[in-house]
Amino acid sequence: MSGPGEGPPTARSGTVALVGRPNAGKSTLMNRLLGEKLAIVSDKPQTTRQRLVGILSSERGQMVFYDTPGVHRPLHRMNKQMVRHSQEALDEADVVCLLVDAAQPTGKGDAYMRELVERARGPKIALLNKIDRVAKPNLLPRIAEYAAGDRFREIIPISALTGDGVARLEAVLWELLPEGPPRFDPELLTIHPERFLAAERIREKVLEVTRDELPFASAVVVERWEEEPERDLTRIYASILVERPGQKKIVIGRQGAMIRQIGTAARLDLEEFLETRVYLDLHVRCQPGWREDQRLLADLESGVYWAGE
Ligand SMILES: Nc1nc2c(ncn2[C@@H]2O[C@H](COP(=O)(O)OP(=O)(O)OP(=O)(O)O)[C@@H](O)[C@H]2O)c(=O)[nH]1
Ligand SMILES: [Mg+2]
Repeated sequence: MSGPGEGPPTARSGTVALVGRPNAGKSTLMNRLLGEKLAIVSDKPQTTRQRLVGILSSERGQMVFYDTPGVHRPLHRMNKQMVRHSQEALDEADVVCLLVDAAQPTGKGDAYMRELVERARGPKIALLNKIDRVAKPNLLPRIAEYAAGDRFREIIPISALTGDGVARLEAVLWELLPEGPPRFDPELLTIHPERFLAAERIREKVLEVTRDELPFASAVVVERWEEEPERDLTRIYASILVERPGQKKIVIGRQGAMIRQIGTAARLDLEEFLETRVYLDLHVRCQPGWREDQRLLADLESGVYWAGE
């Protein structure tokens, strides 16, 4: 029997920014919270390049996550833009989650991140991530580090990879979010166009197989997209942009081995994502200085690429 006033909890609705240094596990965590692979993930830093919106709707209400680029010292226009996206998400969100890679020793960047987060208006949570790789005794000093100064409402050790601690985090977030109606149709997982999400998934495969400066110097654009529903087929024509001819040679690989490997992995992933058969036409295009090109950077964000006359 339920007493008076014990009806269902009032619906919550608001935004949650996931911020931190590169590689902390922000995108892995957003995917885990959504139960879907929306954001791309890699072991290279600076994987996420813009704010990614992920929507979680349940009987408790609606949480809108902002997955953000890792905060780093920006050396190119693209990177300045990346850090700006993180700052904007931090400024706008109702709740801020600071993710820390607890498997790495504390560094200068951690103090800087804490200062940035401190300035956010809403409640803040510190998430000590990757606890699957940390021995318990080593975790205690990290917890103390974040508990000092009472900046954070909660300090939650989690593993975005295994899901450890994530249910508790979700419960805490529902409590912290304001009451209100959902902002988006509860059926929606995200607001980004399919073309952009497809380009991201191709880029994930590029990140998987490249190393050194190449992950930072490459981007993926979808140039043409054709659907043939009667044949259950989507034709995607995309280019991998690099900055120098030498990089182009590497991405193509010996007798095209590397680009074929990227293409096969990307096609299989896109078939699962789009739930159609996919024909993927992939090229490598050398475009010096693309990371400084304002117009191209805008195209990359919208997923609509203008190849020029
Ligand atoms: N062992 C372990 N690895 C993790 C965990 N969370 C993330 N990772 C790994 O850490 C790496 C970076 O993960 P991402 O989710 O791409 O990190 P990110 O913070 O989004 O990185 P940027 O977008 O570059 O800022 C990947 O190799 C993940 O598999 C975790 O809880 N445990
Ligand atoms: Mg990321």
